[in-house]
Amino acid sequence: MARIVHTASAQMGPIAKSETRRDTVKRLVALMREAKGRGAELVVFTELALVTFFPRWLIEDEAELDSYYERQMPGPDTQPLFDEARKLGIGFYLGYAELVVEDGRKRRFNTSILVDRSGGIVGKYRKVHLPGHAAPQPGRRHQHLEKRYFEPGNLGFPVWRAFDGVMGMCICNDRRWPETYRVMGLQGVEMVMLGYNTPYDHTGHPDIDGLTQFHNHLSMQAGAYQNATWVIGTAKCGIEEGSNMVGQSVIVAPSGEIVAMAVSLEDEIITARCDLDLGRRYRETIFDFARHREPEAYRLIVERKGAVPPAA
Ligand code: CDV
Repeated sequence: MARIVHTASAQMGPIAKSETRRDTVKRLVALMREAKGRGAELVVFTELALVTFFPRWLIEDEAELDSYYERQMPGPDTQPLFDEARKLGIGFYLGYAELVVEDGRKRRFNTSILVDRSGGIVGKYRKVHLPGHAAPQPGRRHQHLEKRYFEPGNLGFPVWRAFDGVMGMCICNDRRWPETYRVMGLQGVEMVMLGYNTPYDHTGHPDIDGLTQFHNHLSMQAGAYQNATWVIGTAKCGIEEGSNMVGQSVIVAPSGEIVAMAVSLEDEIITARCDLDLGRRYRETIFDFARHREPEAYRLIVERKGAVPPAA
């Protein structure tokens, strides 16, 4: 029997610094209802979907910094999202800043969760590839201090059996790294969900930054095709507190083709009928990992035996 997951990407326009979490959750609930109304059973929200993208500022006051993080999930402000999911019978991916006490100390992660149609948390992922800097960079209009405010994720890239398939998650910058998809691809992933906050001025080099939209799609389309998986990429976009962020949220098929794309820089739902069996023909032919990958060759390269010899 066909395994079809009607999936939505819930792009978000800017979240102002002054917007309360409660108001943002109302926006997420409205998006969730629209997604359900359009037939979706799974909706993918963005990275850090509950607050403005705070790593753009140096925040030295600890209480102020803590105010951007969730200590519980669900907590009092986010419970309505879980209640609505259960009521509508729709699952969701949600990105948020996580504050936990682990190993006896306060720890901060850039996190996402996958929630099933009954409002239960299926899995948690913590962002591995943290872009930006730990110290503020002089001369930048907007900082990008993820390395200051988060630790690299310590949960790896797991996959979960859910929604009748094999589901995986990553977050924003992770989408640019082939390893992200491949580690999940080796576990048979069939759908990778991710959210992103991508400012146009992220490298400070106009020639690279001018290709922001191209690189956004290139990463996700390549990841999808090379690993025979659906990729659902959801932006937070538009001009948020003066920072201009890319939109063009997409649903990408295992062929690498974009089957749905957002056209605004605001809250917007896009949907697709995702056939989880579509990846099979790629996994059984061109990307049959068991037949065509050469782990021994990769091992030699990793051990530098295959590397270019040093210049004489
Ligand atoms: N939030 C992100 O991880 N943003 C990065 C930018 C800073 C390069 C991204 O990869 O989109």
